[in-house]
Amino acid sequence: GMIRKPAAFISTISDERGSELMYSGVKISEVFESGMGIGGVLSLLWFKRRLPAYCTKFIEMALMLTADHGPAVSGAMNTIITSRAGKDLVSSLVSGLLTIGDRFGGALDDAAKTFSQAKDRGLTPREFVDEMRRGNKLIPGIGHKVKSVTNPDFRVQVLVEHVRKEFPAHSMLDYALAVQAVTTAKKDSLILNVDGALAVCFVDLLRDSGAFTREEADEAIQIGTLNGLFVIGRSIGFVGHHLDQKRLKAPLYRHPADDIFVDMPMRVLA
Ligand code: Q5B
Repeated sequence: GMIRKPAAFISTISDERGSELMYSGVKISEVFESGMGIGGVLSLLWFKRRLPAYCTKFIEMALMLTADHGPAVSGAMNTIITSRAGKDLVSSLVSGLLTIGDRFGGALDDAAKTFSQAKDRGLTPREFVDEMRRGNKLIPGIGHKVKSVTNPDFRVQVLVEHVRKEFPAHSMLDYALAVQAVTTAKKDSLILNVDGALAVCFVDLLRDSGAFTREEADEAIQIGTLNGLFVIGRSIGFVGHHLDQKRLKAPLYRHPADDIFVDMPMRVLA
């Protein structure tokens, strides 16, 4: 009979070989006819399924809320400096993206893991905070350089209000807000930040939308899906900063020397 050559790799999310491009089995014409939007497309390509409208709306909200946060954040600065060094769009974009990690914008996956494990183990918010402190660990998704209780982050407020209104259940968000009550009692800036808020709401979506089994929900967090939301969202802003610098014809950037404290040991002469 016919013996098929073993495939070099397997791919399960899209297929362009037929007459029509398909995203997870859905024809591109149907993608547009159904009006599923970018949230629906992301659901097909990342989760290989259609999600309820409130979920795709939440995904779109996540992308919109994370699209930019001004020129002073690590990633935007990298993008701007690279752009001003005369580099192209892709180089400027990736130089910004490479700053996304545990401290800046990339705390979503760890926040989802840490908060959900603590809640699943039955820790009270205070026990969770104390355990993290004893382990000398920062809580991912908590803390902000400029936002605080007295200077609240409206992105987080918008998100919390939306999820409370639209989601069938939001126990992980409620838990994270109770953790925030403990941490902000210690320090004003230890708020549930945008990474943390998106992460815990996404855990609520994965666990309670009925679209995922518990194993699928856990796997989505484990394989690093959630940081992807910040990466895609903030790419919009980084491209914007690059184009902005090009339009401004901004020259090569050199950091002012008086803003750098050079603390070099004296050379020992022989
Ligand atoms: N302390 C975010 O640090 C920041 C603590 C904590 C327990 C914590 C810090 C942190 C976890 C990672 C995280 C996402 C580095 C942030 C984002 C997107 C953004 C960015 C933008 C955008 C801020 C002062 C005191 C110390 C610390 C204690 C701090 N964090 N304790 N758990 N998580 N968070 N990242 O202000 O006793 O005085 O020594 O790493 O979630 O990236 O807009 O900028 O959209 O672009 O420099 O919003 O919180 O504070 O390090 O001086 O700490 O608070 O132990 O205690 P800061 P530090 P003590 S959202």
